[in-house]
Amino acid sequence: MTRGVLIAIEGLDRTGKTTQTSRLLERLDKSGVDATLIKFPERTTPIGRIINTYLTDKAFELSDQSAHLLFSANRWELAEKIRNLLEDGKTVVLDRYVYSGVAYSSAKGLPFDWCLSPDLGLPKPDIVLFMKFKHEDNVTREGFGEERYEVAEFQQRVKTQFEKFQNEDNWKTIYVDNKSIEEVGELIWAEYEVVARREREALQKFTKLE
Ligand code: Z5A
Ligand code: MG
Repeated sequence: MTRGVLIAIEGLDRTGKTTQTSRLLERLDKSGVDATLIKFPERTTPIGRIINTYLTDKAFELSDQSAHLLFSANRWELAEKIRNLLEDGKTVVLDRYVYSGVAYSSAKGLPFDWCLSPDLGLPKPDIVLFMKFKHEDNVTREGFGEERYEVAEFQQRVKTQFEKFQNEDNWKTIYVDNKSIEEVGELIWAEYEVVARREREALQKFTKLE
C-alpha cells in the first residue's frame, strides 16, 4: 500500500481556505478517495480551546511566545493521527498548518527560525497550496476584521513571512483574485492530481523491482 497524500492549503486571511478544503474533501469522497480534513487551529482539543479563547477574546492576554507554542502544540496534538492516517493509505487535507504558525508569529516580530523549531518533526506535506491575492485591493471578503490579527498592515507582514517558504520544493502559489470558488477549486484539483499521480508512479516503480 502507498502512503496517503498530505496536502496543506495555506494562505492569507479570507482567501478561501476553508471553502476550498471542504470542497476538495467532497470531491475526493466522490472520486472514491478515502480522505480526512483537519483544520488548524483545531479548536476542540484541550490546547485548541485555549487558542480559541485567545483568538476571540481580546481581554485574554498571552505573550507572543506562549501563543506561538500553543499553536504548535495544537499541531502536535494531531500529529500521530495524521501519521497513522497516511500510513493507512488515507489522504489528509489540512486547512492551515506549520506555515501559518511561522508566518503569523514572525510577523509579530519573533525570529523566523525560532518560530519554525517547535514544528520540526511534524509530517511534511507533499504539497502546500498557498492561496493569495495578487492585488491587495481584492481583500474585501465577508467576515474580515472580526478576530485578532485581521488588520491590513499586519496582513502585509504575514504575507512577507509566508513568502519566505516560496522556494520550498512542495510549495505552489494559487492566485485567487477575480476567480470564482469553482475556478479556484479546479486549480486545486489539478495540483492534487499531479501529486497523486506522482505517488502512484513511485509505487509502480517500487513494485516492478520486487
Ligand atoms: N493562526 C496562527 O496565528 N498560528 C497558527 O499556527 C495557525 C493559525 C494555524 C484563525 O485562523 C487565526 O489563527 C488566523 C491565523 C492564526 N488569523 N487570523 N485572522 P482560522 O483559520 O480559524 O481563520 P478563519 O476565521 O477560518 O479565516 P480564514 O481562514 O482566514 O478564512 P478562509 O478559510 O481563507 O476563507 P473562507 O472562510 O473559505 O472564505 C471567506 C469568505 O469568502 C466566505 O464568505 C466565502 O464564501 C468567500 N469566498 C471564498 N472563496 C471565494 C471566491 N473564490 N470568490 C468569492 N468569495 C469567496
Ligand atoms: Mg478558514
